[in-house]
Amino acid sequence: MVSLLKKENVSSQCRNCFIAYRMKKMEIKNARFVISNSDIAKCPTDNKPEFAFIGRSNVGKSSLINMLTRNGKLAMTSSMPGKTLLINHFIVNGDWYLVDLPGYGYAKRSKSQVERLEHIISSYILERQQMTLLFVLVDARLEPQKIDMEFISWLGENGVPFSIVFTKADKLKKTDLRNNVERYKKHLLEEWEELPPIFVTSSETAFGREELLSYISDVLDSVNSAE
Ligand SMILES: Nc1nc2c(ncn2[C@@H]2O[C@H](COP(=O)(O)OP(=O)(O)O)[C@@H](O)[C@H]2O)c(=O)[nH]1
Ligand SMILES: [Mg+2]
Repeated sequence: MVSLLKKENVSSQCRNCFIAYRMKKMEIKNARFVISNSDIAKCPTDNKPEFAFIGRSNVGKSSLINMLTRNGKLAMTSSMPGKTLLINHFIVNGDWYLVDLPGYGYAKRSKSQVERLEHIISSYILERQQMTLLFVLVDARLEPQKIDMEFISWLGENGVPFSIVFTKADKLKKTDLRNNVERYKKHLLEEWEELPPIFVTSSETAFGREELLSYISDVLDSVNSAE
């Protein structure tokens, strides 16, 4: 069970228990877009597990979904930040969902637009029972960003199960990448008793694809065996 406790002992409860991480192959046979909306009441009602992707605008959420499914056209990507304002559901192998959430932290938004997005994001994360795991994406090139740290703290306070995924690993030299990941872990350990599962990925090179999919596969197994 991944029980991430904040140092100041904020209680953290997991909606699901995870078995230990091991490499297991997950084959993606098919993936298709199902629905986009801003209202969790209108999200799919078939009660299948959902793996959601969140992070700052432009961090690479949609690209990662396309990389995982090997379908460059599945989720809409853009070099312009701030494009996804909706919750997007993609069904994989007819069995579980990848969910592309709106990005946070895009500066050029009106106050009312920010509030609207925060409402969409928080209602999905806090109320969507099908959300099995949240992947928080962070740009591997950057030092820990305040907005991501605040978001991660908020997840902890609300007992939300999450993992961290570094994106754009291809843009760094190996040693810089390693150093940045270590720096991030150290930073997290200042606030957390233990680290969440951490993945390093590149949507350009598909680096990290097998590890991430095998983790999803393990989590799905544990969800199915718990039923
Ligand atoms: N080099 C590189 N570029 C990436 C990677 N992931 C995303 N990008 C680029 O970053 C920009 C934003 O990506 P997108 O997936 O739309 O970000 P989102 O706003 O978080 O959904 C696009 O121009 C992508 O091509 C990556 O792993 N490597
Ligand atoms: Mg996007």
